[in-house]
Amino acid sequence: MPSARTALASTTAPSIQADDEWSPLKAVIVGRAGRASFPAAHPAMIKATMPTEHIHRFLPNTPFPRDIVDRAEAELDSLAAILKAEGVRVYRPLAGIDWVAEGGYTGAMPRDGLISIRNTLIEAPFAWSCRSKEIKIAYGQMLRQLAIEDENARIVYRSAETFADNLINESWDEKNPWVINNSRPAFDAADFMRFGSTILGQYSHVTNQAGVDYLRSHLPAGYRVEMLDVNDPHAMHIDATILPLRKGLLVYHPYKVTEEALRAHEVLADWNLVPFPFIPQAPDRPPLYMTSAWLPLNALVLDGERVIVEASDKRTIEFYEELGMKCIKCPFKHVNSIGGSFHCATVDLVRG
Ligand code: DAV
Repeated sequence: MPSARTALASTTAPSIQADDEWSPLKAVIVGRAGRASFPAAHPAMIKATMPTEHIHRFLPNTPFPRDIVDRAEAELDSLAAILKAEGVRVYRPLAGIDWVAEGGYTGAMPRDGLISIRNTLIEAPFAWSCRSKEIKIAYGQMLRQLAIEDENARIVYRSAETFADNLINESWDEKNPWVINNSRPAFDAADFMRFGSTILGQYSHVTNQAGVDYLRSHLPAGYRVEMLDVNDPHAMHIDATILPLRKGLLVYHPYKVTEEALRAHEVLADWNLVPFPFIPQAPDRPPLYMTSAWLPLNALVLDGERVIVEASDKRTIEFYEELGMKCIKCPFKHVNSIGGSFHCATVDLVRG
């Protein structure tokens, strides 16, 4: 006879249960911009990762332009409404946080700070110290709620050792290509993509070996991390480099990764691997303060048949439709402006 506790657990909907990028999305986090601010990271870090023409803007106490942030907030609300209308349970962080006063960045990019792997949600040990309180401030209450809703949910908060801050190399070169050293674990969750029991990741200016080892040490049993060979001297986040649209079909950034490098991973050995077919153009306005123009690869897949894309991006819509996807259009240029697109702005909590 199952105990009452077992019977209860088996009828409770999970709050965290996802280990790929394409199974039907049931519950998701959608970020909020708040009073978003240019992140005041170390100048060497900014130089290594941010667009050259905007580097001079990354100073302490510098909010993003008010009109851009207001529109970004409205776009995030529209995304949340679209997902709700599709039957997805949507979770939102605290509203109205003044990230300028916090010396932080924004709550709009939760993908960088949280990764779900089966029933486990892991908080990333951010390399950028200006982001170290981001999850706690904006998402702390939500994470406690997720744990209450589902007794099988496991949340791994950052451990104390990951807050040490002597990470930055003042200079880097071919022998040491990254601006961070290995003195404490550091990774951004957006440097990893889930393909079931295999997680593919990249080393970057925000993800070091100690960070990869730390992630490995917190994975549920049966999961493993493999590191992809990526050609990107400014690497920070893998989610504009590869995009699995459904099981067996992946689109990739052909200047950053090769088909050969992808196929070297057993999990992709028999996949259809398709290079993104054109160079995306950034809109004239608003500026992309923090990213390249490759955000069409930063899409959110609903279920392997439907994908959310920037409403005005006709060429990408046409391309994904040729690949058999149905595109759900959402305006997102102002979210793009402050740092990312649909993948960055969300965390899938339950799929399948
Ligand atoms: O292409 O600048 C953007 C990814 C943001 N999570 C890029 C990478």
